[in-house]
Amino acid sequence: MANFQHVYDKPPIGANADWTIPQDWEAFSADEHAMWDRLFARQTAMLPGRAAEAFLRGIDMLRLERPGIPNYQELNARLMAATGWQVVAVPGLVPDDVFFDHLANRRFPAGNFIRKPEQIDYLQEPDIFHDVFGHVPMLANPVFADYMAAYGRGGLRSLNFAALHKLARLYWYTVEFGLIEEAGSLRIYGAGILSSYGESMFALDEHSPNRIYFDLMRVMRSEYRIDDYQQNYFVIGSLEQLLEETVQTDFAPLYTELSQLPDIKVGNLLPEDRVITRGTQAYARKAALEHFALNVDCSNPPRSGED
Ligand code: HBI
Ligand code: FE
Repeated sequence: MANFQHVYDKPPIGANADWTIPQDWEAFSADEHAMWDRLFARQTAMLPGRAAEAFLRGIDMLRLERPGIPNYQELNARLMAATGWQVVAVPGLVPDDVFFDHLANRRFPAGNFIRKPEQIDYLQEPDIFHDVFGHVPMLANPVFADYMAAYGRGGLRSLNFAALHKLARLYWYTVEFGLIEEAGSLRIYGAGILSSYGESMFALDEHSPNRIYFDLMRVMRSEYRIDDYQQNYFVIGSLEQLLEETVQTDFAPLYTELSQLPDIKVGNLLPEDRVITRGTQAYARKAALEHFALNVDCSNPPRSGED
């Protein structure tokens, strides 16, 4: 996995069978607390007017403005009182079935490490800032909290249909990169955007990406990128809509129907899409050209017959 340092094939030494580890909050260094404060200050300065109301309310309710990496003992007392959720520390990415079981039981697994200064603008694996700043404030909202628990139950069921990759797209385009319509404009509720300075600007302001009204089947057919800003964002009308469209749904027939439908490439639009903004994809094209230029060494072109 590209520069993933925190991926293990079994619980590392000291981890429980469910992959949880003690947060060991006292062990965080002053530099690690300072990194949290630096990331927190940068995001909270730019998110008012961009972040969903539920997110901003969660930041307040959970007292996340207090300096330093949050201590889960204090954080969980407030979060449990609000929606029955708690944050549990894990060493990094955990297997899907473990992940879903935690969500189904209202436990959010948070990577127990924080990015290094050279990773301040982008890291691919979820660190404590991505997980706790990006995901946890939304879990203080009762409707979203119910959605995330329902997602966990659905994820466990999807394993029986070998349809995890379809459901992972729903997670990606809502929990990680979702937009919501509020007071007539677009706001961010996706953790992957909220925890990223660059993408919090890009997702709302840039003309490059498409912004499309959420449709469950469309989202579960839609491929996504893990290496750069998204080329498509999906927009819900409300958190209630997201919960209603998923929690009562029996996904089994949907998985059968999906298996007959082609996947949709990133950046593509369908005639039936309810499009809010038709993007230029200029950013993605430029990034692709730069990537190509960096990776094609013209100094010694391949000789004929070489691949
Ligand atoms: N593990 N710790 C952690 N955090 C995640 O966000 C996570 C994970 N394992 C699997 C996973 N996410 C995704 O594959 C799910 O969307 C299925
Ligand atoms: Fe995440």
